[in-house]
Amino acid sequence: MNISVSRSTSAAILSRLDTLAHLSESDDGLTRQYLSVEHRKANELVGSWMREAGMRVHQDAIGNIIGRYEGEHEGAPALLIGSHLDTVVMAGKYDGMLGVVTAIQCVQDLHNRGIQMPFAIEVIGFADEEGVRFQSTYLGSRAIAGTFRKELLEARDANGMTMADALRAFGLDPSQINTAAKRSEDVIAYLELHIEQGPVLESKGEPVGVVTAIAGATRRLVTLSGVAGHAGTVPMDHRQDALLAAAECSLAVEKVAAKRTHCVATVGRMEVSPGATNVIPGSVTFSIDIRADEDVKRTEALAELDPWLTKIAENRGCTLNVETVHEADSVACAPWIVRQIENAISTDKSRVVRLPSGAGHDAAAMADLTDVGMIFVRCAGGISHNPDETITEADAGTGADLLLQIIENFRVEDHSCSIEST
Ligand code: HGY
Ligand code: MN
Ligand code: MN
Repeated sequence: MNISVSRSTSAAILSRLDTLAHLSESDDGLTRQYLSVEHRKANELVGSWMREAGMRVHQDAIGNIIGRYEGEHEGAPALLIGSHLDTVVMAGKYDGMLGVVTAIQCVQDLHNRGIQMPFAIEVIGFADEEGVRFQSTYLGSRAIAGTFRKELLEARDANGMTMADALRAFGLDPSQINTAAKRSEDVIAYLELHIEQGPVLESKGEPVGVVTAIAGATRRLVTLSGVAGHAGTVPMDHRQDALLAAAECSLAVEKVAAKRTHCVATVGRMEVSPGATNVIPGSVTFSIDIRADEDVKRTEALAELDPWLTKIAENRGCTLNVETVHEADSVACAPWIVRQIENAISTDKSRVVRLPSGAGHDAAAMADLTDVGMIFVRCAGGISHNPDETITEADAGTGADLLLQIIENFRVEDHSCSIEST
């Protein structure tokens, strides 16, 4: 790579990520949920950085924060570069935020040098990629891609508030979400820089890599309803214990994934009701997150799991309700963009690490709008979704160098929009 952002840039990236990490709903770790007070503060802070970098800033109808850096010709189609500003519970400070802050620093660098590209650049801080509050993911990117499902407005958070009411409380109008959608002719491509959240780059001793594809995923909410009862008086063979049914179901989830290569499944959330020591659980709701490198593996695993869950519920005298709250097929990154990222990493192809992403990313949703490409940056031990998530300042700088080089050398291929060449 022959362009290098100033050293101060990598320090500035890490310092800004530290500042963002303080915008959390809890004192003992980073949790920033969609449409929260912390989301609003993060949008205001990130919006101020975007303005400093010479961008026009607006918040769209679903709560994404977007900065636009005009190209040589006002109104030119844009290269979109983004990632998410929401987090999981007790998160690390790089997942999502690194991609947004790095993109802003690259535009700042262009602005400082008075450079405008033949295309516009739009940096997007997506409002909700993790799906923590309403259990469905990619809300911000789906709105921009024009694939937001209106029925999600009725989804409720842990306090019973619907997404629609949460949008109104945030000052947004749920009926206007469709205005966030972009026209494909106004977009030339989407790029995302993100921590790898896995061990591959570290194991190969490489700071960055190019993503080839993003794994498909299915998220479900399963509710088992048995009979609550007195822990002291109901004999073991008379119980309809929803928690034991859920425990058996969780082991079945593990088994259907473990028998398939590159297939993973997780029961990450479980709510037990009524949740008292001396009461047999009457009802349990738990989540299933299942992914695979090939969609057919995921659908086969789910097809094997469904009858198994039904059997377990029956045997334990529980009723079963299964709701699919998110479904996304695997997405291939566009070869013409993968090539440009590879060339920017090294002309020596043997040096370039190409890897699929087991994690989901907004790029998967943006692929419904335009061609996408992703850059991975090494993170220590591949640890993520964990306060111990970390990257080095040097790797933050390498990621920024790489993104800046791709932007400055970006060549639009096979695309519907017309860019007036310079
Ligand atoms: O769950 C994921 O893969 C991403 O972190 N949302
Ligand atoms: Mn994440
Ligand atoms: Mn992420």
